[in-house]
Amino acid sequence: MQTGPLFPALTDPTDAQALRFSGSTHDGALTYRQLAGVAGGVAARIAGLSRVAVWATPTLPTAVAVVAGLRAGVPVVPVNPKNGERELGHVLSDSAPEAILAAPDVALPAALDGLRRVDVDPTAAPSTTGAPGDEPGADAPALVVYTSGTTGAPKGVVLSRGAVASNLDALAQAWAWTGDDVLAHALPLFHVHGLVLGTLGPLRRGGTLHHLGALSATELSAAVDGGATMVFGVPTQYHRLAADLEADAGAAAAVGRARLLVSGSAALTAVDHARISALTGHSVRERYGLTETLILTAARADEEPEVGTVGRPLPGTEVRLAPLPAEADAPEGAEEDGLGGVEVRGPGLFSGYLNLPDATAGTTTADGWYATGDIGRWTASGALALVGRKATDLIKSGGYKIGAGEIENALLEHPAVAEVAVLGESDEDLGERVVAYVVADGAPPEPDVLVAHVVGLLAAHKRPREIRFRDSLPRNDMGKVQKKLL
Ligand code: MLC
Ligand code: AMP
Repeated sequence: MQTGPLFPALTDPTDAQALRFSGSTHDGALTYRQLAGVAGGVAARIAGLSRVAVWATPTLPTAVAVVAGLRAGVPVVPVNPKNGERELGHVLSDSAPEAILAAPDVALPAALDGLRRVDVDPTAAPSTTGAPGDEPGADAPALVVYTSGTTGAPKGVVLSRGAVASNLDALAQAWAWTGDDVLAHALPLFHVHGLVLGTLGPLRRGGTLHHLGALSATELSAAVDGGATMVFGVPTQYHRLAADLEADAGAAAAVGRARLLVSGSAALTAVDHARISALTGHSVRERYGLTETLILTAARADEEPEVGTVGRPLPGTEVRLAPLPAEADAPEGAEEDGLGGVEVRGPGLFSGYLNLPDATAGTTTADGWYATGDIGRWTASGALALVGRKATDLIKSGGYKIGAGEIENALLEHPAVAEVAVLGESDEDLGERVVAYVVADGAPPEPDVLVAHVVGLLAAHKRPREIRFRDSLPRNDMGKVQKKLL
């Protein structure tokens, strides 16, 4: 369990580099000394607030703002700046932040007008108020991260400071992650992968985050030449990187000089694993987690990974497979194959869904086991292989979790849509892509009109990649759409 500060390297800061952002409109870097000063200044301005939102662009001000919130002991709600109107409204009313932290030059949408704005300028003069006082304990909330379910609006996952700290420390053991490491990635900063692992991870170690803006061969090879030792990405990014590197042997060799490549948030295909390995000489390590549980399992740095698995449970985390109920979930022959529902117990578990005690109560057993909804089996070496997911209405696209119901509801609000069914279809690049089957009310509209409608209400990554018009949808006797028949 966490004791002491979340970021020990900020207590007595040095001139070692903490953060570096390149390839975006907010290029810049901060040493630990500078970060302590500038985040300290922001922390002083928000001290005592109950919660703050951070306009989570992939930039230096975002990282500074999150550190400031955590230093001040104020829970942080990272907000996807590409959220549509509906989703942004929900996140704001549900999390009720007392201020919005953003870079000074960012134009914020009208929905944020009533909120106190705190500008976060990484070039501002450092705080003169000295180090903040004692940080809250391990049970205190650190972050509220919004994640989609099968239906309804996204839920705010409350992650405690202890969950964050213990999970990062366990990952550090698995990957021999130290303050000497420079982590390169190009992940968004409003989800667990890019924010907790990708930003708080290096800062907790006293190492460096180098955010690249995009995980291209050019950016990444330059970063490794410049000292990056570790790389994080979602499978879609590795898939695209592989194509890039196949056309650039020099960049592939450079990436090969990194120490460790890690993939997560969705399954890396065996094909892409083999491509990256042939190009860089690295076997990508996969790790597996959820917003609600943080990371459960990881392939270790000091062992050759078993391709097709997500490694073994992290130190301090228990993972078990529960029998699958016969009717709905179990694929045929599940029992013989040793398949089960993945459950986890350990210090990384969330504290609950914000404002949703009933939904929270249903997720975890009295003795602390959380059912992930994923289906897996153990391999002979003790690693976990994931084989599927119980809910067909959850789609993982580009590493983003997307609820079919949320998109269906958005589409149904369009006057030209009479009926709709959304599902995920297998996609080489995105893993799964969102496909909407639509029965039009009258003449079918242009697909782009419906896509723009979804982007306006939700977020761009939730948009259907394809709209297929049908005269009717297959329904069972109860009137429920039979998605399997689509
Ligand atoms: C495209 N865009 C549009 C648009 N079409 N904007 C408005 N209207 C439209 N019709 C924008 C997109 O927002 C995007 O902007 C840009 O154009 C390119 O669009 P895209 O092609 O859809 O993006 P894409 O290339 O598909 O993105 C691929 C990706 C992305 C891999 C970069 O999916 C990604 O960042 N994934 C990471 C997801 C992640 O972090 N998951 C972790 C969850 S935590 P822009 O500026 O956004 O590029 C978790 C736990 C764990 O799962 O284990 O980690
Ligand atoms: P999220 O709600 O965005 O945190 O997504 C969590 C889900 O992502 C898990 O329930 C898994 O289905 C999926 N996931 C995360 N990591 C992996 C991985 N390495 N391989 C396969 N699926 C993964």
